[in-house]
Amino acid sequence: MANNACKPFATSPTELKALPVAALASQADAIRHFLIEKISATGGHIGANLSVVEMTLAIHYVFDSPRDKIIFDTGHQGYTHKLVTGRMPAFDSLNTYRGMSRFIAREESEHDTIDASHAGTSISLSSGIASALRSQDETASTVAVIGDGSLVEGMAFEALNFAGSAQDLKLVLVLNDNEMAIAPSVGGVRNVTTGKDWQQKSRHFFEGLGYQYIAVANGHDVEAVVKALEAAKQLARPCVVHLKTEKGRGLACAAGHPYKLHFSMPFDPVTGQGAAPTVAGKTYAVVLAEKLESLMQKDGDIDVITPATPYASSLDKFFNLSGPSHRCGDGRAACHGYGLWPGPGREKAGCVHANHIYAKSI
Ligand SMILES: Cc1ncc(C[n+]2csc(CCOP(=O)(O)OP(=O)(O)O)c2C)c(N)n1
Repeated sequence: MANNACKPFATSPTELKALPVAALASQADAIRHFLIEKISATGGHIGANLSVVEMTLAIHYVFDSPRDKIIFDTGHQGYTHKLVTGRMPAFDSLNTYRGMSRFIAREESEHDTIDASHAGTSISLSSGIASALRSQDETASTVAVIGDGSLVEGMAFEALNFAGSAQDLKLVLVLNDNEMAIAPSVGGVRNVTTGKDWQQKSRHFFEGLGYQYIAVANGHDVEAVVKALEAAKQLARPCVVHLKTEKGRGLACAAGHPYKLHFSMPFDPVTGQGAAPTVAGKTYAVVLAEKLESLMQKDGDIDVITPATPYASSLDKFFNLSGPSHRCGDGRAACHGYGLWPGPGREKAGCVHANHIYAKSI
């Protein structure tokens, strides 16, 4: 047990599993406290990680890593996983040269199944792993954790289509639905997974694709998540466990800003001051954004496309402007951004298309 400001929490799956389920909520509190204290000092993916504290504890409580395989999509939300798999002492080195990775990294732990950081890969990788496991140990489960933002990536859709028809896979897809990518989620899938009747629509969607479907309306109710995962673990076929969670949960300055604290450089946990970005001078993103703004002001007809990164690309103010120019957030779909720009029928004389994509995301 690690002692964090007098609040201990488990630092191995064995310690965690030895606790009664009623103790998990206070474990989550202690971990949340630790994350806020440490990440505000080092910088890191604070908002994303506060969303999945209870979910991650429940996964380690119910499943048996590393025999059962846990795959985190993108891998930026793995801090609680790192804590309960023995890496608490490494947290001071987060965000430093050769320090602990911000992502899931196989060289750090036998509990890290894949090296991650490219989004949208977890369903594909986990269906491959589940297929391989089936012949070695038919009781072992594969668990993929995927956010609602990453779920709409092209590769995720291809794999969702595949795994729904692979009815003999012991595969649990845990959908961490906080209705945010970095910016708020957009598009048809968001329309299915949100709204008053989100459970009914989502059940229809996932069952139609071939999955068993279990919803948990409060993904921070750790005992409810444990119950849902236990039910999913009994199944011998693919299952979606859909959790509604809150990005930045428990940290007012993160929960209060829609996407600033998805990732941040060091910040004041009370005021949020110092939160990303802290690069001195003008980045390429800022230079480009200024140029686009001046072109828009000159009455240019401009389409700006971003795959859910308006803030990091310094484009967010465009999405609040009124005027003749078009602004278009295409969700997490970096590849689709290319098709959309300039898509058939969108060619018009004098129109400029600006597709602002991080090179690493292509
Ligand atoms: C292919 C690709 N595009 C963009 C990114 C940048 N990126 C990292 S995390 C993230 C948002 C993830 O949203 P979601 O999957 O919903 O997870 P959440 O952080 O909300 O838990 C983005 C856009 C990336 N890592 N990979």
